[in-house]
Amino acid sequence: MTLNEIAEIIKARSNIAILPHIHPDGDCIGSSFALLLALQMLKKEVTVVLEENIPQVYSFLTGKYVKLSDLPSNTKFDMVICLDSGDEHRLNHRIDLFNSSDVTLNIDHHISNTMYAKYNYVDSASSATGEIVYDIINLLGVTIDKDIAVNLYVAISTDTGGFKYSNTTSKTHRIIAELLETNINIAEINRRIFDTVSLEKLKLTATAIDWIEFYENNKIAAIALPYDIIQKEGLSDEDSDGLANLPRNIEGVEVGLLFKEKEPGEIKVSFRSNQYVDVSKIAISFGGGGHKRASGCTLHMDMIEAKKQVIESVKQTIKQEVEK
Ligand SMILES: [Mn+2]
Repeated sequence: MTLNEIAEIIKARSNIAILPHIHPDGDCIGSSFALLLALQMLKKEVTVVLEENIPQVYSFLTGKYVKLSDLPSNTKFDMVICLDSGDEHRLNHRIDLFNSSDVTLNIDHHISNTMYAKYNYVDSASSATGEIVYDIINLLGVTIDKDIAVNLYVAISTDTGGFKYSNTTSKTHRIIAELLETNINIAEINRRIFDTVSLEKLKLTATAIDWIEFYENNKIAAIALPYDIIQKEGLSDEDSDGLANLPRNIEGVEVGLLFKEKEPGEIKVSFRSNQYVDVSKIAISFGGGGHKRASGCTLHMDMIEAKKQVIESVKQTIKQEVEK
């Protein structure tokens, strides 16, 4: 499937839903709003459908969304476009909208993508879904304005860690150069999305640093947040999500892990690696997915068991890599 064909399929439809994944991040929100604004310029009826509110940090973006709970129950769309979702489970309760639509489109960059839609365009060489959406908007013949540019900038800069991760390519920078032509205020955007921290999150980071555990000669660093602590501190997903990168940033660490007990017996694991461990494979082996250097899964077991299984698996992978 070529991007040209994808653009033609989109052009042929008029009543479209855009579905970002659950626990929306900068890439899926920015990509969704950018595509929304572009399709609105083509006079299409478009709705971004979410289940949650978008994180506060992205509230400055131009683009509207509707919560699934506010949609009439018989709502049906001509076409749904899933953005940045590696599998259909990431649509959660919106799977009914997906299943009731005649045409489904899956546009993504996760290497673990399961090709779950009628039409699939997956490019794992793209740093962000935002890069693919940039190409689509151009193929649709829409001129990228400032609002679209800000959305795409947020999509691409968040998924590349501010153009620092190994997924950043020369194409990434060429796209960003084009976006800068619209005179977006990148200093202000970067301050909002990278440099501003809530006091709660700062305090949580201080606590989390105290709790870091090391394994395998300090090649693995892990933080575990038990359910009672999350409840006691009133931590939001937004507060705790940024912590996933913290263990990986310690000198000498190859794999950083964050274990978050969302409900008693439900552990969300975030994997981050630096140089040689492909954490997408480890996450897939636990029923999750993601990228080589950032992935995740959800385990239904207690914290002790989850840590035991995951750390053992990471240890084995590090041993295999070191022996190579
Ligand atoms: Mn992404």
